[in-house]
Amino acid sequence: MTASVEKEKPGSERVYERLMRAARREFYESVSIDPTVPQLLEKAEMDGAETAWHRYLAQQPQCGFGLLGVCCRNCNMGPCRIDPFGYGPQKGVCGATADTIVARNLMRMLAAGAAAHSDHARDIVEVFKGIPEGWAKDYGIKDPDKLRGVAQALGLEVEGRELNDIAKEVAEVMEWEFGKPGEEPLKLVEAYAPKKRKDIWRKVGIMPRAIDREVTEIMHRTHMGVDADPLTLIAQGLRCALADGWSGSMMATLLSDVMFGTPKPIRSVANLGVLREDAVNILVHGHNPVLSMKIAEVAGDPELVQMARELGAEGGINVVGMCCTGNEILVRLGVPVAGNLLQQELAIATGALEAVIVDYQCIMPAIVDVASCYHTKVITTEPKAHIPGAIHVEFDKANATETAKKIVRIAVENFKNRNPERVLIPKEKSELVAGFSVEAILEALGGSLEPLADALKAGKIKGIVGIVGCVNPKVKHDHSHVTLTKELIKRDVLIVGTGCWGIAMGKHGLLLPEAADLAGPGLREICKALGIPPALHMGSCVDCSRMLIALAALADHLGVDISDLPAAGSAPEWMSEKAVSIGSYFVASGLLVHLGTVPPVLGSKKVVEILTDKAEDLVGGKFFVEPDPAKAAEVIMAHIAEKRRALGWPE
Ligand code: SF4
Ligand code: MSK
Repeated sequence: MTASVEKEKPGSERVYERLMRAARREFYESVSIDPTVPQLLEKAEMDGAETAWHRYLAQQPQCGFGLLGVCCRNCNMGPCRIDPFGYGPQKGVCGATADTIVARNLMRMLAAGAAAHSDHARDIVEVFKGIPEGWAKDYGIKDPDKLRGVAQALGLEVEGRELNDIAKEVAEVMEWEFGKPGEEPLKLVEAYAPKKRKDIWRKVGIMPRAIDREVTEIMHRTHMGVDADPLTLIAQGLRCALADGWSGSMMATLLSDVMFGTPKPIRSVANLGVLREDAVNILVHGHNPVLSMKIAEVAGDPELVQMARELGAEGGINVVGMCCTGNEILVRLGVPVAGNLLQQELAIATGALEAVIVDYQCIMPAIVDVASCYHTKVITTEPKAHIPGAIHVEFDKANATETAKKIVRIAVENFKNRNPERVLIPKEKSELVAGFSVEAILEALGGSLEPLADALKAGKIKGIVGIVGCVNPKVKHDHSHVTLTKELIKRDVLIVGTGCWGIAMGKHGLLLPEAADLAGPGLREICKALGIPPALHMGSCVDCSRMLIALAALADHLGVDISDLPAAGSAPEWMSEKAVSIGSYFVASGLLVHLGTVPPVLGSKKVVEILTDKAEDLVGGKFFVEPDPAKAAEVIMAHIAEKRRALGWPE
């Protein structure tokens, strides 16, 4: 026996420490399939920083009433809660039942999600309008053809007109989408949704009229003493979600393409290994490309690069992205992406980040606490998104380049405070190809949907699934995204997707054309012939609207409704209220939608029944919940087989 083993007496401190280390290691490795996570979780703990995983554990057990959706605090007679076991109260003080409370809570989540997407769109429209008005002097029209296409779709004249004139008119139509009076449907819905869908929405009474109006109506209906019927509440939710998907999110996508370019396939790299020891590292995080595109642009400014070098950063300035603003600059500029939602704190824990520059959505306020353990500066830029402890530099869109330089200068000056002894940059990073806009997919197909339609009819491609959404500490990080995607591509299902899914795919090598080797024989053949991956990264969460346009075009091409297509949607690791809206506009557009984390609805049988069954009779789509991604793939395949049978296509 060696001396060291002899010293390990049972119950001794040394044994305890060893066992604790092993338990910790097991915990670090259990939370993610991404190898950067355990390394940096361990470092974060050693450095005294806490992450979402730690806080998630500290929250256990999470409130059962909240998980079931049966608590209400919509008025000050409450809060009220319903006893799910039937022994305690079955009604709130006002008499609201579990069915009413669950439906109201879910619809408020949806309204917040639709509001977030659409307010992002409003900010884009504002800057876009500033181009013809002349004050947004640092922005321009990068894709004039897209602008003309949007104008034509909206029924506007384009022949012989100056671009600025067209832009002005398009901006006016878009602005009107938010708060126009009257019952007329939204212009973008009229322009882009297929006729068959619009007929269904009219029949059901959920044709969206104005974005802000649909959000406001949910807030009104869910106020104490208004709508108590879960069915009518959910119907209004679908109307609001349609306003988001087919108008709010869609205008964010369309105008971002016009201003910054429509994405084309572009190579890049993903994961925390994109940070560099020899450079000033800047992480842009959030959602709105109006900020991130400018930061990426000014990072190449010779004066700033020189300044970085003089401070010892030989490699200059390294801008990397996170979450959806990362996706915006990934799909347009090929800027490397450092990770998805749950990696925002870990990026800081590398000790190699000079600044995290944020706009809004999905930014954990805790990044300020993590940053306080290192030299990293957190810089907020949006008037509507402040974080206590962060530096606030308002992003002046009228002087965008100047403000972006001012922000980047703060990061560069901070390089001198980096402590090289506290730096740990994981080596992991994977190559990827992203940027599959509808236009890019069409181009890959030779300009027509015919080859895709033929491949579907022949069964070479069995179906198309759109995978979206976040990552969530409730499930193993990236695992469900990767497993579901692999399970589906091996069964010849083409995957399109956005958001944190896209980043997960990039990190795990599934966005490379070589990933076609993991696909079934039919899909593999098509991908190899076109030189594309079997999983196509379309962009950020607002870019789920690209999927709607693609599905609408395919359905029109085949002369069927979207609900007839062998297609589905999935949000395997969702957490955001925006995902509630996305899932709902997919359902209202006729799709089967899989949710991998359970929404807070199990407290009402009636709500569950509407979402997972009755919705199909009304709009042709419905939800199903399945935490196991392999089982979810089976359900999706059964759905695809059923749709193929109905179309008379071989299974
Ligand atoms: Fe309670 Fe009704 Fe008020 Fe909700 S609205 S808190 S159920 S009294
Ligand atoms: S960033 S909404 S965690 S996809 Fe769009 Fe990721 Fe979900 Fe935020």
